[in-house]
Amino acid sequence: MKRLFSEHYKRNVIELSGTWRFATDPDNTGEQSGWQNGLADAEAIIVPSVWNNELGLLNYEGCCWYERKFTTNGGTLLLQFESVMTLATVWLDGKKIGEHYGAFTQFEFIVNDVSCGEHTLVVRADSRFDKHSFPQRYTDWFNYGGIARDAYAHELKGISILTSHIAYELSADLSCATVNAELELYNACAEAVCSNLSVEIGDTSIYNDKVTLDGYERRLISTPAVVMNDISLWDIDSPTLYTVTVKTDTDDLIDRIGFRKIETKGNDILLNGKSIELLGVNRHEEHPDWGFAFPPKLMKKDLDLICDMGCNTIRGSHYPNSKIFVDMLDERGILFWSEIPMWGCGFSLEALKDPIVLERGFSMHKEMVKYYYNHPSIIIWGTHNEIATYSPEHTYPISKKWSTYLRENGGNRLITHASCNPLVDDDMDFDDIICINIYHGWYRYGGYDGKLSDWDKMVEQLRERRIAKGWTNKPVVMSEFGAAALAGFHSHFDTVRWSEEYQRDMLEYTLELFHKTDYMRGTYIWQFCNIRTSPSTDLNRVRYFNNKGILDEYRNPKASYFKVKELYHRYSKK
Ligand code: ADA
Repeated sequence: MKRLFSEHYKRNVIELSGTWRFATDPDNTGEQSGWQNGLADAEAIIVPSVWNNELGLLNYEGCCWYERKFTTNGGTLLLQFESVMTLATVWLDGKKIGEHYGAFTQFEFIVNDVSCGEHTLVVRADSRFDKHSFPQRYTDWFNYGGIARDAYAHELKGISILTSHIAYELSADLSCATVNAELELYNACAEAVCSNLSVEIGDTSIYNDKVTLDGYERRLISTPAVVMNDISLWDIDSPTLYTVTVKTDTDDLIDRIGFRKIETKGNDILLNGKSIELLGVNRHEEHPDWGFAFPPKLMKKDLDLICDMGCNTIRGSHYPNSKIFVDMLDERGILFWSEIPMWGCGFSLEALKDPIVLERGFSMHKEMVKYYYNHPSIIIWGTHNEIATYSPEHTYPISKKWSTYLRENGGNRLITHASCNPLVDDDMDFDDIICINIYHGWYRYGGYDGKLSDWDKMVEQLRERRIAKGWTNKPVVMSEFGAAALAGFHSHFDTVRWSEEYQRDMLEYTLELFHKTDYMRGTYIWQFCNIRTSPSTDLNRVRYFNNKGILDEYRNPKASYFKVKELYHRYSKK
């Protein structure tokens, strides 16, 4: 797992990034031809990457095969993939070891009894859409394929630590934390093993005992609660992190946590008891030269730009971002909204009743919680984006199930969904904050005139609905709004759509309105920078880019960048 710190000192981890052998399989006949045993004809490809940036493959949607050899000391291996787009099938030495669906969440397979020496690993990545895909074909980002984030083979020895979540409850004055560890252990030996097991948070030992597991047993352990006094809080201006070290006799797992409390009270969002205004942007982890295989150097650059603009938060629209990026947010005190790639407008009413679709969405939530639980920067879990909440029969049960899961298992976070039906959406019953995606002044909506003043009308209608529904304890956040601008297209007339001036003036109007609206507590501009879209996704965007970035796709600023910077800096001084 690529992180900003070492996760293991005892465990041997083999990096699987680098050159792999690669072949396209447009007719999906590779398995019949025995490619799972190794590729006959292949080209070289660098992993991680998306194949669409290889010459001639920009618009290739389908199956591609990857093969490489690696050498291990043998025993039990945990094969870990941070992101394969989108349906992954994995074979080791010709034997199928598993399948995973979902482009943006990590997955792992454990294989026992691997011999010492060289082995062949084969992965088939299938990027096709079908009626169960996440997102569906009608979507607003490029449909990349490939092994887009890093992959590793971990050699597990004896009792190994698969996951460690630190749960905590803060005292009323926020000076003490009652903590315990939720651990997932695995015995990598065929025989029973007894080992020491210890958990430390910073210099404090919170657990130290012996544990015995049967051969190949997997077990969840919840350690008893321990009180830590005089803790330093994780906050925007002082993001204190504590190192968590879990050890057995033969294995270790290092992570970091921060102690903080996020809650709502009336119109307010409180971080560590203080009211905050969320000043944010929506950001896709995408760049035309790298696709979703986004390098850490560029993550830092994006973050530098976002901080320069005065933002204190980012919405990871529309999927879990790379863990190393979330590590950066943890270190810099930037708040994060994480969600699954359920880009709702593409999901038909029929799809919202499909058990496979619902199961996939639920698994993605479980994976998101599993791999991101400890990050203090994640203050919001988003269940979905713009699904058909005008038809509660189709969406209410989904929102209920997923938000209940996140509330019970997801740590101290605010739960929400991004709604484009704010005047009829009842799924907000399950949310802590009401989040609204609306594009007055850009798209036309029934009942509105297509003018900027539509915003003022909406703000009043929403005020009334919030009171009528008894939701006055749920602060409102504008999770999407914006306008497209073609970089370099200027106009003296502020009514000329697609100009940098139109976008800038529109953002100024909306930001000022939302900032002064008493029940609103945040803004996530759509969007940080332009992103590429696919011809195949049926949206037919100008240049096949979503051009609503306040920077272009190469991170050059448009006029709005400077306006947003001026306003966000002013708001944060208040
Ligand atoms: C939606 C959606 C975004 C983007 C935006 C737009 O609100 O959530 O992903 O597609 O619309 O640009 O129209």
